[in-house]
Amino acid sequence: MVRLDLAAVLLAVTAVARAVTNTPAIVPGAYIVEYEEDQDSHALVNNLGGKASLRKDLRFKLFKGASIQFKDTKNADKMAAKVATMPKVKAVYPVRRYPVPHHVVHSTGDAVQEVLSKRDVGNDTFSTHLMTQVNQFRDSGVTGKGIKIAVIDTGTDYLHPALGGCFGPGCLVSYGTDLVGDAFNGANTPIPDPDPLDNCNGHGTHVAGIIAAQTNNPYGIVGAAQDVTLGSYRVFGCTGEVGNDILIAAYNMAYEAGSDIITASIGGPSGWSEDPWAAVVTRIVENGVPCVVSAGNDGDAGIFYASTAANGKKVTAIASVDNTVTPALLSNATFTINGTDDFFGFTAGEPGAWNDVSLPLWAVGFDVADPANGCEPYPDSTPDLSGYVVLVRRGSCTFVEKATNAAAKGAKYVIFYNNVDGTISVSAAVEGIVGTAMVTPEQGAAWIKALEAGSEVVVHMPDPQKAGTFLTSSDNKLTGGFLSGFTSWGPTYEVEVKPQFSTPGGLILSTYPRALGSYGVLSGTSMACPMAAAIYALLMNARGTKDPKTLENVLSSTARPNLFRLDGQSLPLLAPVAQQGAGLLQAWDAAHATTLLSVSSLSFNDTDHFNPVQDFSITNTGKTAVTYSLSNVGAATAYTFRDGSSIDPSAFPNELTADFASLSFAPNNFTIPAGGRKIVTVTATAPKGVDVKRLPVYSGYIAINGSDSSALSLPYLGVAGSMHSAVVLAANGASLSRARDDSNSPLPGNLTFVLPPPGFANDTSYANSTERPKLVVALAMGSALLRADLVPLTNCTAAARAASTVFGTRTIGQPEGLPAQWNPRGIFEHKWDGKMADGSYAPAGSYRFAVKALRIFGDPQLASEYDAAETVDFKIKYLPAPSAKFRRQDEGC
Ligand SMILES: *[C@@H]1O[C@H](CO)[C@@H](O)[C@H](O)[C@H]1NC(C)=O
Ligand SMILES: *[C@@H]1O[C@H](CO)[C@@H](O)[C@H](O)[C@H]1NC(C)=O
Ligand SMILES: *[C@@H]1O[C@H](CO)[C@@H](O)[C@H](O)[C@H]1NC(C)=O
Ligand SMILES: *[C@@H]1O[C@H](CO)[C@@H](O)[C@H](O)[C@H]1NC(C)=O
Ligand SMILES: *[C@@H]1O[C@H](CO)[C@@H](O)[C@H](O)[C@H]1NC(C)=O
Ligand SMILES: *[C@@H]1O[C@H](CO)[C@@H](O)[C@H](O)[C@H]1NC(C)=O
Ligand SMILES: *[C@@H]1O[C@H](CO)[C@@H](O)[C@H](O)[C@H]1NC(C)=O
Ligand SMILES: *[C@@H]1O[C@H](CO)[C@@H](O)[C@H](O)[C@H]1NC(C)=O
Ligand SMILES: CC(=O)N[C@H]1CO[C@H](CO)[C@@H](O)[C@@H]1O
Repeated sequence: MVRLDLAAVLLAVTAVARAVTNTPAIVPGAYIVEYEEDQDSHALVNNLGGKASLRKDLRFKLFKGASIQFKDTKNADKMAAKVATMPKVKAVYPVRRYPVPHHVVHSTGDAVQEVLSKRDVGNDTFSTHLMTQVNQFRDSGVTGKGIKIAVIDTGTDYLHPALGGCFGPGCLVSYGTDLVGDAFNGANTPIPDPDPLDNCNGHGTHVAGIIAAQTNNPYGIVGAAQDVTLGSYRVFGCTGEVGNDILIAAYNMAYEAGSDIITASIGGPSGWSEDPWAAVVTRIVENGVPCVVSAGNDGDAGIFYASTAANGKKVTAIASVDNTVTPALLSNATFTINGTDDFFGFTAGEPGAWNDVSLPLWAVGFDVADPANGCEPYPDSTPDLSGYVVLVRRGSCTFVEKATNAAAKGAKYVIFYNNVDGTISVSAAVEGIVGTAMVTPEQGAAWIKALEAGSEVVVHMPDPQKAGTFLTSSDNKLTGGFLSGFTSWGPTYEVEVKPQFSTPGGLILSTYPRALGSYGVLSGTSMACPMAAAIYALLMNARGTKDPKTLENVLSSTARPNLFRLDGQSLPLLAPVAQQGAGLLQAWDAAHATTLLSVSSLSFNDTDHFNPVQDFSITNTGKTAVTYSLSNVGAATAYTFRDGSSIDPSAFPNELTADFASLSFAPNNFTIPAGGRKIVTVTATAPKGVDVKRLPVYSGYIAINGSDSSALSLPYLGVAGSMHSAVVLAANGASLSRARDDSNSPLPGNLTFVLPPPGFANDTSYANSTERPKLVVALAMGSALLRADLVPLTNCTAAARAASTVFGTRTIGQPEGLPAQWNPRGIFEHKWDGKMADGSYAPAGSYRFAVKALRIFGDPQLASEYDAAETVDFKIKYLPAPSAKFRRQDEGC
């Protein structure tokens, strides 16, 4: 058995802290009610006796329901439970909030050069199109004409000249709406209006340009499917998050508007396909509309970190590869070496008050490969830096630490030179620093060389708002064409294959709102997803079908898997399917494939549910008979755990090995006549000799090579271990902290928390005199159900005496908001003001939380299927209510 020692490569990467992302927040008192059959949402709300208001009527062809807001959040959970038992109600879900996935803004800039007239001459040479074969469609006149793509995002700056300049019928952005308004942040009330203009966020405008930017721009930006019609559904305000009720509405509106494809670069960590938003997207796909969703930007969390709604069944999750070139939009400035002038480009940072500063450079050493340049306090011999611009290399420590060390010697201005291709927008709010910027590694090296030679280098920095902008492009030798480090890894906890395939999402040049610079270079799976949507449109034109399954199958089988790459070095192993799915889309091959498969991937599940024998069919739609031969190409097996005793999955990169499953095919070599079809049976044997306790995830590709020189590959994946045996909650995994302590430091036992009077948790006048406890649960793996029972430690209240026993634990109930369903791994936090799930308040007294988290594939009815942990003991008291009206009867003990 070949076992590669990857340690040398793995050690070279900068240590990444284990990503702990919080569960998407629940909106207090807000619920999505799904109806069994259609009913009047206003009548439903009226039946609740004025206790709730209608957030959003969600009555659509494919989803009938409403989201409601209980006015008195005190009784919300109790009321919600009642609503769930009402006739004609199918299910009730809490409203959750999701962010725009964290993406990197590298550079933005305004085109000051003369805007070119529509430049349709010449072939498409846009790098991301060459990578995906999209250029060949434009060169042959296929541009997505007649296809409607709905974009669910932050809106679109449709007044941008490269995005059509107008909104409405006949315009590029021809339909859509604003479901929320500028001021919406996810927690306040949305104020919808019909105009989906994006003039303050930028994310959706960048996404729209990737799909359909027109060529009348100075930077050679070309949309992948320029002649589609875009629908813009704005679900975010200028900042903040969005509730899944609004996402459900936007998807249904986009579906009912006749969209052919729906794309959303939105998500939150999950790993469960049962989330209601994901379930709605699944339903739309089942009704014939392909839905692509970004896979997420949590690559640093490692394997098993799929994001919702991308992790929904039949939803197409899009991973990201890095662009083969590194574009950067740089502001133009000049410098002088020994009296000779030249110009250079920079990306202004935050702060960026460069107001025509002309100062000499001073460098922190002359080593242009120094990994931790400027991370230590500068030596005593350092001159007063107030008369200089400090030049420091990016790397190891934070921008703030580097700027702080410069400021300590009087510096007001810092220019960072990058340690990887291109530039990014730096943020370093440090006392004393007024201007920051970044230049490329090449520019930094040139200056360092001059300084080392004893030259004086004076930089003349214009006000970035007024500087001209130009585009630079360099070959991305480090990561070009390989999976982006940030791209989130699947599979789901139920071993569904995620992501489906990848497209370029790292270092993407596209349109940006005019108010924010008109053009920008951004990175994220958010940028990959719209490229996949555009490719679906091209395929709809080229293949004459809109069927989601047919298109996903053909895209998957023609995608190109790539090697795993880390820190500029490729391993001699294909990246796991859990990272890249089927690989990088090859759109032209997909449009012209004549051999079609009946599936887009296979999951062999885990060892408890091993499903080793599976069928799929191969259809030869070509004009001649083709002889096919099947073989197995293994990809890297990824260990979930570092060793047999760890329960927390490793952070990126998981340890990879060359242990492959073996596959046999019956038949494995056969001829299919023109128009014929053959069923192939695959039998899988999980890799031998692997450490099953470390939950190895194996994967690979079934290579299907035809005598017509067709070369298809079908991704597969499985877990050589038991998902159910993975501990989801360690015995010490529950702790108690202070609600105000963002670092979640665990507290010792027997502390007393003085809580605001029941119902006054949000009254700021109690902020200084009270303190709420916070339950902190560290989930090692995702759990479909998390309980937290409040265990009374005395019998001196009526509630304690009436306590029931659930799964062997004496409890007076669970806090409001619990139990929690479909939890991702990571930290689950619950700040508690004494309120219980039934709307009552726990009496003053001594308690502890007994937490139970359901194992993966566990039966929720059986106590033995839960991992348990308890917090330390604590005591709660309430401040007296301001009026007798609110006074509690049972003051506790
Ligand atoms: C442009 O693309 C077309 C179609 O692929 C091709 O025939 C032609 O040679 C290309 N022209 C140039 C200059 O590359
Ligand atoms: C600039 O002047 C310094 C000091 O006279 C000299 O050492 C250096 O070589 C000069 N650099 C160039 C590029 O001419
Ligand atoms: C940048 O500035 C230099 C010097 O002022 C000028 O010659 C050059 O044309 C400018 N380039 C762009 C793209 O604005
Ligand atoms: C794995 O098996 C479980 C139990 O039968 C099932 O719920 C789950 O959907 C299976 N996963 C896949 C991808 O088939
Ligand atoms: C497939 O079978 C044919 C005929 O039996 C044989 O000539 C050919 O070498 C086989 N190809 C492979 C790849 O096994
Ligand atoms: C808390 O108090 C109980 C009862 O007085 C005692 O048994 C326990 O040791 C105390 N715990 C801590 C951590 O002090
Ligand atoms: C709470 O304390 C802060 C800081 O000491 C103070 O600014 C604020 O006014 C206090 N609030 C109340 C309601 O007393
Ligand atoms: C409270 O009463 C119940 C039922 O009688 C008993 O099981 C439990 O041990 C008592 N708890 C304490 C702390 O005395
Ligand atoms: C509107 C508002 O501020 N709601 C807060 C009330 O208190 C609960 C529990 O402490 C918070 O979760 C809400 O955000």
